Amino acid sequence: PASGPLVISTWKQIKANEAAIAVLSKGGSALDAVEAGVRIPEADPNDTSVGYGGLPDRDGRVTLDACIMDEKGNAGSVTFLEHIMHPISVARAVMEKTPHVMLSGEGALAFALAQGFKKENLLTKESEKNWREWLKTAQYKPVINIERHDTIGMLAIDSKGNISGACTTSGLAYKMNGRVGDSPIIGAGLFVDNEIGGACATGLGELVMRTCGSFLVVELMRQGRTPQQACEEAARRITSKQAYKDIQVGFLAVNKQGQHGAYSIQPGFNFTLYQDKTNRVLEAGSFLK
Ligand code: SD4
Repeated sequence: PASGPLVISTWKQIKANEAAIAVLSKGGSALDAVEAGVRIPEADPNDTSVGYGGLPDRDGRVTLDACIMDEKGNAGSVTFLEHIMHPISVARAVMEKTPHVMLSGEGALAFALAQGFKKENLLTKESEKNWREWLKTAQYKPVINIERHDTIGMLAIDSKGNISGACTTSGLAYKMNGRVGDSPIIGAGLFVDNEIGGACATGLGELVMRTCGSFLVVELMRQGRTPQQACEEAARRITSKQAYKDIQVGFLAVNKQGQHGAYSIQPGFNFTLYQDKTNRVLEAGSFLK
């Protein structure tokens, strides 16, 4: 029984899912699907949490984090990468063309340029305007406006039943220069084990990193939890240990059977699911009501 094709993405990502579906429906791999899918928000100037048009750090620099993981357990990641429109494709190149998992900052940029990626200005007029507005008070409150999260984590299952995942972000707006979040960290923002399932996270990355969130979700599924139960337990792991009233974290998971789970701390976390030929935005359950 085929559990795929299935695509699930954090937040409202109808178009990203469509790009992934286009790959899967031609018999393409889950890996190709997730890469093609998350490239959509990376290139979208109106998505202020990913790639081009992403809000900058407090110094006005757009710095990007991304990772990708395939069904064989291979992984690639870039962190603190500037000037490249598609960090997910650089992460894939790290996975496929280097002996490493993660490249960072200037080294990652040099690698990208050597691979033929183009150097571009990713700070749009609109993002720059927002940043200049922010500079007037320069108050850094890592309080998440949950509506402003668009980091994309995507999991896909192809027609062979193989699972891959991708995650890409410009990170938290007005973060400190050099700050890296959960999104490019294998096991935090994303984890895939093709025997079990996959998981990804969005929200305040520091909380996800401190709990190895996505790895935890997959391990909980390995121990017999459904994807939904695993996401809820991972969220509880955060709320039982840390102050959570003003922060948002959301988890998505799929298992090998094609069941999915979604859960967040605050209400307002939605996700986009393509399954049984329908692509739609759904609301996740949440710890706080
Ligand atoms: C981060 N997890 O850099 C990311 C932010 C995020 O939607 O998910 N934004 O911490």
